[in-house]
Amino acid sequence: MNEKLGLPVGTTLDRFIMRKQEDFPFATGELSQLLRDIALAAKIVNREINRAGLLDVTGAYGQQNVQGEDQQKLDVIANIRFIRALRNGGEVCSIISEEEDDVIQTGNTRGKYIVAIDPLDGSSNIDVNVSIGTIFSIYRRISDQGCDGTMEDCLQSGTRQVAAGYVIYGSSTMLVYTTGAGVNGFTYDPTLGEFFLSHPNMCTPKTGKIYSINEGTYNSFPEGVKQYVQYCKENEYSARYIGSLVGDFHRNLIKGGIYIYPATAKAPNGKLRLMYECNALAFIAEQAGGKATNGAQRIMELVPTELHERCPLFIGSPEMVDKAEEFLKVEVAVS
Ligand code: AHM
Ligand code: MG
Repeated sequence: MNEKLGLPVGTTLDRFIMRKQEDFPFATGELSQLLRDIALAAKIVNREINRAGLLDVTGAYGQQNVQGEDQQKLDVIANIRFIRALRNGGEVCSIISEEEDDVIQTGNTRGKYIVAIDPLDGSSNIDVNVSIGTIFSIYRRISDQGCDGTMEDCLQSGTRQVAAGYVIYGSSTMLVYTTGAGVNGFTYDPTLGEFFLSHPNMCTPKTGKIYSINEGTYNSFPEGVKQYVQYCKENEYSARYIGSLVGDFHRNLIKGGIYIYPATAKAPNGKLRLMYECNALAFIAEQAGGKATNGAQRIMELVPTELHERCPLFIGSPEMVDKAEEFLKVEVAVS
């Protein structure tokens, strides 16, 4: 008999989350429900993205977010979808979103969790059909239940994440997440409307030959970064830069590589945001055997002081991040 016929479709995300919950006898199921809420919103956003060219949802929304960036219509739509799902779910008391100036209080004062989210990352790629993503971090609140989340709840360092993940809307749509026990990836089957486990226990190669950095701003890179880029060229590494963090990160996670967004003249603290871009990917990178630093310190140990704070990011295969840091150390020693 042909063994390829009638293969099982595999494990759905819902079942996988349920099984993992069973490993913790006292788990209440709220985190599991929260992950399912995020997955549901991701399916809805995926539908909107897939039909973007047919509906009037591409292009600029006509407003800027708190960071002075032009919002795209799909940025705004994704923000609404995720906030609504998190609010309706009831497990989350407060949300930090790239698209909102202040903390969003959901009104679920019994909610145990805080979510930091970039609802749609890589917005400059929306109109041109290039991969974009959603990035999220989940924290347990520190304050007692029964009131809104506090600033202390919201500004926790990355080491306190209980889960983090991303959704990549690419040639296929995938959801990748960790709860601190490895990384698992799920591919969306649009015909069944389900995410299926496709990349169990993802591990990143220790080293690789891909470097991802916007070399257009080379002239204003710190000296150590310039030298590391030269090192990559001398060794004939491949330059790959989509300009969608999730896409660049996901490729490097699988193939081995490094993604760098350094401090530049235009962005003296780097461009990427600690709370809803760097921390989540740092957690995933580390859980997959990779590394994430700001060039000197571990990303997850940085203590945030502002909701939309930025930091430089060096993330990917551990030996490549180490090598980049060596060049930065020499620069510090010389200066
Ligand atoms: P966004 O959150 O406004 O989409 O900006 C973040 C994006 C990342 O996805 C990407 O890696 C980076 O900005 C690209 O920036 P640049 O165009 O400066 O290279
Ligand atoms: Mg972003």
